[in-house]
Amino acid sequence: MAVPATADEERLNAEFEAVVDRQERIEPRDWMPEGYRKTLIRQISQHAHSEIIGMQPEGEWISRAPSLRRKAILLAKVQDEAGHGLYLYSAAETLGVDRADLTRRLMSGAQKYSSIFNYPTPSYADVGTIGWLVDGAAICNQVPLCRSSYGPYSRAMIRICKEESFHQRQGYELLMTMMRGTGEQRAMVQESVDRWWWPSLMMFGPPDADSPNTEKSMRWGIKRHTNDELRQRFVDMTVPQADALGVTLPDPELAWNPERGRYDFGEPDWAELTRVIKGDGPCNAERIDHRRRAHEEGAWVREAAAAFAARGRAAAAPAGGES
Ligand code: FAQ
Repeated sequence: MAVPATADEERLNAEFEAVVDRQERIEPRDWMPEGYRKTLIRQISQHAHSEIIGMQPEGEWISRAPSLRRKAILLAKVQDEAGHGLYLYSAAETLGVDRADLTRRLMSGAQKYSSIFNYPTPSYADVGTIGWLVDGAAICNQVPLCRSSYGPYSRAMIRICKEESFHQRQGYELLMTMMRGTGEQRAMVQESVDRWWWPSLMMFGPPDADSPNTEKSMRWGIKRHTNDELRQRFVDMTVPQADALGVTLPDPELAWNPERGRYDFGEPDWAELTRVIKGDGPCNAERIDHRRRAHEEGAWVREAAAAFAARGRAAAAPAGGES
């Protein structure tokens, strides 16, 4: 049975809701309902984990990029993703959690990360397709999060979206270059788009009717649009880009609907999304193993950084003990 709220809590809650209704920001030291804090910790940490795990699929191509220019671009992009993870872990820490603990929860499988990063990248065209479709979907989902009600999250999203829009353009430019190349290169692009289209639509989450968190998150101003609204926006934005590129999207039901003024499209395989989220996607085990190995191999760096910081603090402390 729910514990009845005290008069004080009711007043604080009313103030909180008024701030959210005025589209102002909730800051770390403001009072907030426990459910709001928990939802933010869940979403922000899953988002941070996604950025960090998301370095792996494209990262595999850094040593095999076809030119120095492409290698430099890919290195910069993957490095940006590490930075996004760090901004997001910092935003999560303002809610009273600890990054080391969040990392442990990722590695134990207690916390999720985006389904999209459990698909393999067997072809170099996948680097371009991830930029175009995956970063494109990420932008569609994240631009509205720049107006999320929690200040540290919304501010982190502004910088992340700027960088992701560069990522999207580099992916599109890479694919455009391949489409101007040989027949074999064009076939590589098409084959890659065929594999990534449906998983990209799944990034937006389950359909609204099966999304347990959307209603509350919208009421609290954490999410600004539902999963289905953003999925539709992504399809509408992407179809003309596919036409300009000269690729077909692998959906026979995809068609312009003049009455709605939007594209109709087919239903993603939701059973596949559930399987991948539960850990049974093509690369789930590999991604987590890799993350665990990197964490173990990086232990000495964390220890050295902590020792260096402690030495700096000791040197800065006034001689003769406590101040
Ligand atoms: N994958 O009730 P909802 C990127 C979970 S970053 C895995 O609809 P919600 C940059 C969901 O967490 C990509 N799990 O949940 C990049 C919930 O789990 P729980 C990441 C999913 O939160 C590009 C349950 O299912 N972006 O791409 C997925 O209201 C290129 C029920 O779902 C973000 O995290 C999924 N696709 O809506 C990096 C954006 N969908 O804990 C490298 C911020 C749902 O209740 C290369 N997050 N789930 O059991 C959001 O906007 C939301 O959290 C959604 C899900 C829309 C992802």
